[in-house]
Amino acid sequence: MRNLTQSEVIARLAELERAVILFHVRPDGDAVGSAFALRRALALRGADVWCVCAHRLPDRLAFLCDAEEEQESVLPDALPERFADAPVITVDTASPAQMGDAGVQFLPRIVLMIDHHGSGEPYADHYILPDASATGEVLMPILAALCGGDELDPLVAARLFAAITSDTGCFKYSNASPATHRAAAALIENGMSVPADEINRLLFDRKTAGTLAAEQIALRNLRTFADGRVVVSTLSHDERISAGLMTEDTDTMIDAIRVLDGAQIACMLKQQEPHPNKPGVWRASLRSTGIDVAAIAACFGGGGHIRAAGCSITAETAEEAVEKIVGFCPTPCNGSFF
Ligand SMILES: [Mn+2]
Repeated sequence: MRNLTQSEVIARLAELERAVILFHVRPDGDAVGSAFALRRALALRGADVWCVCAHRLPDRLAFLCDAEEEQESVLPDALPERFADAPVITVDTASPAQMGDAGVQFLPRIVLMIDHHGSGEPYADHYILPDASATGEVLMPILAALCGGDELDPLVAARLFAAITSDTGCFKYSNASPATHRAAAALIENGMSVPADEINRLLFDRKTAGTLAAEQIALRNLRTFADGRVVVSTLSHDERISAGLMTEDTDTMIDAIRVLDGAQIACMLKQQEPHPNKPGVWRASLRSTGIDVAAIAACFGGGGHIRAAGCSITAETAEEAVEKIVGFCPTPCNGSFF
């Protein structure tokens, strides 16, 4: 297993005639944009390429792969027979665990891993740039080299832009470096099949009715603690069922509450499907403006990053779940708050 140079990656990609591109479960805009940008760039060189993920693509990302490709599904079952022994490249996938059920099938055939997560466990020859905002940013010069220094195909450029804007939260997060902005500017100058403002609208400025209904519940159940520094909300299983919400509708509830002015820690508690004779299990999503919420999650056997973490809490009622998590949040008295 080797750490490759950029020119080695370009050389390896250039000689591929057939390949599978694999990306992580719960696919996001960076994974899908990067995979389909790479797919198209290789296809334009005459290679036969197919994208695979153990989870189906969310509808909101369908615009990233609805062009002329004949590919209808990324699910492993849909992989055409001719790819049965094709080499596999992964993008944006830091560890085998992130491949979900596809890991067992594809892991032995992975010849190249392209990523930007510094914390991963390399599982093949790899090219990882931890300072890059997104795998799309890592791929941009590689795909530019593959097209021989000519202008990037407009569809490739749009997919790379989508990957970058997705992982930087529309260039809002601290990972959006000067190099990131320069890469995005170069893609806009290159020309894209979808304009930048439209890509950003499609990724950031639209929500399903189910998402809005879930956010409505998040706001209705919102409570604050520690003089407004801690904001918590809950979604019980009964509330979710009676509102007709799918699990994916509830993903942005944490974002709806964390924006409350003055909040330094936000926690969204979602009750999991109850089992008979078993107390309720509540999935906690934690966000912060700088306080280490991974440490709070660790108190319940969870983990994550300083500003974003998660854990599971056992509690009979929403009230009990809230009490438990708030009990582990820092207070103004112990000096943990700013
Ligand atoms: Mn990424």
